[in-house]
Amino acid sequence: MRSYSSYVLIAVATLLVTCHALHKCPGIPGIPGLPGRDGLKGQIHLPGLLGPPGSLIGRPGRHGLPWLQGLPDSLDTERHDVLVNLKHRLSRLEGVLALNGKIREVGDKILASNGREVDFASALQSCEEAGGTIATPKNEEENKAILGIVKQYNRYAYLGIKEGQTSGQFMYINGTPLNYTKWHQYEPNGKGMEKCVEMYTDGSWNDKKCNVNRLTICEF
Ligand code: MAN
Ligand code: CA
Repeated sequence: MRSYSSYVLIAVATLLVTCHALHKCPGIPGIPGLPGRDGLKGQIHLPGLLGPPGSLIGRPGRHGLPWLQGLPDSLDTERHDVLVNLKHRLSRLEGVLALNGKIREVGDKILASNGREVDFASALQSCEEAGGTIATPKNEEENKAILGIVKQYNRYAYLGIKEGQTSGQFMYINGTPLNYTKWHQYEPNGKGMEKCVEMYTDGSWNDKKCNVNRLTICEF
């Protein structure tokens, strides 16, 4: 029968070996959490010890490494508590940002604008640098959420849609075909000369030259 501390040693050794092999070392454990109302303060460093969700060191006996099976359930319970706590803190932050009109959430997407009006390439670059892409409405609900920001700033905005080589053939930035459209009457009419798409303040779309300045709205 192994002692508890020998299991911890094995776990730490495994973490070091696998994290170096995968170049995914968790780094220095995070600072302890602020005093909380939920009794979980000080445990925020645990993801650093156990690795992110989906890492090789998983729930013992299921998808964990075979020679790590049998780790105490308490470690797993603690990791679960950390995740519940993180989800709670994130949803509170989302609530604050939404309350202040900084973000809009639609399905799994988060939409946000920096309030800047720039050409299409610059707008896309800002969104990508922030870890997202240009807002791309894939259905009526998403179109309405983007429209909310367009109305908030009262400015037309670029969408993540461009014209392909074939004139009149518009597609998502990643090259896949559109499966939802909201063209304004008589649009698109650029005949290959207007390769970007803007949203009007009524939510309808117009194909437009890519070098005019339009509101930057990103999705994450
Ligand atoms: C301008 C441009 C065009 C648009 C027409 C609509 O010429 O914005 O993209 O189609 O107005 O009248
Ligand atoms: Ca047009």
